[in-house]
Amino acid sequence: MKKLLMILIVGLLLSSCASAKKSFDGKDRPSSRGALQVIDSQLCGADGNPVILRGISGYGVSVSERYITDETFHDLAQVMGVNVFRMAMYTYGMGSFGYCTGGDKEKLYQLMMDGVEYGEKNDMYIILDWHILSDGDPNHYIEDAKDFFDKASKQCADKKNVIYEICNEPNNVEWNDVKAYADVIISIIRNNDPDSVIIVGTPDWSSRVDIAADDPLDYPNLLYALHFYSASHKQESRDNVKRAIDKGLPIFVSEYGITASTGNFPYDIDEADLWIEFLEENGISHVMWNFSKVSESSAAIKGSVLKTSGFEYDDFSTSGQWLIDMIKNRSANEQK
Ligand code: IDC
Repeated sequence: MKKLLMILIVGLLLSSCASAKKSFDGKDRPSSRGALQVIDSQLCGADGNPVILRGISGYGVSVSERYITDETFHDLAQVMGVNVFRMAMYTYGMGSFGYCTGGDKEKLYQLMMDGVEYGEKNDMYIILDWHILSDGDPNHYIEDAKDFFDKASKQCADKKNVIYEICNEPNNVEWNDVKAYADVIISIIRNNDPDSVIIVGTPDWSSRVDIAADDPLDYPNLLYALHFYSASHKQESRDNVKRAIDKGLPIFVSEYGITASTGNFPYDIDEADLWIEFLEENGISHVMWNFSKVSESSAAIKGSVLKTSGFEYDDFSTSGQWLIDMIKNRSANEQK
């Protein structure tokens, strides 16, 4: 009788773990999932259950200050339905001063911290994105990166909703040089915030996760960035990603678009749907580019919309409405 009871208990435990592995319940927010972690290449909550984050990236804090408000973040969470927001901070000037090229470091840093606070208030995870792009090699401004991430990881060490993205899109740089940069910055962050989740960019504008999979870094709670734009990256790109997944690489799509990689026309919504299906099947989180009203098809807000809060569905562009619909459908399916 005792043996039978033991078999029954073990069976129940195994079945609950198995169902937990597959079950996303549409509640993947800091209030229900807490501090994130990476278990067996899968992003999970504090409870060890898998988490999928579905969100949007800011356009660049130096030119988006008007959207870094409690009211705007309320709409991000409640009107768009996102559970993660990416605070992109350009290191090199992008039509305005970058953090490392003449920008007001104190002001930009404070905007990033405001984003963490408003994210916490509105139950969203926040990615602090060190948005290298035309600077190519993250070592270019490594001294600024060391200062920024040391300060930020000290200030955010007790936060449950912060993810550190240490180099948006390494390009024209060897993977070994990116790894050397990552070793320095990861050590600084983990010295202040030991269990933090960190995203490291991969070669060729974060498109080559296969290169990282062949020669990964060796740290816990690490994710590798994959970026794609559906009108530019198709099945061949997904096949490449699958090879990295099969090698056990933990991946996070910290930027994608339903447009060309220019951030502009054409759309490819059919391909975007195929990408989302692929990511969701593999438990990979995804963050769309971008929350702005710039005159590019990747911008989520219609160019004619001047408001910064009180958004409604019709205020959003084709990209913005596609994102809202996708998140709504995916979250609803999880709660069935
Ligand atoms: C683009 C913006 C564009 C801006 C440019 C600056 O959409 O308005 O002029 O950056 O270089 C990326 C980058 C992201 C790009 C985006 C679209 O991470 O900064 O935004 N993109 O080009 N990688 C692939 C595409």
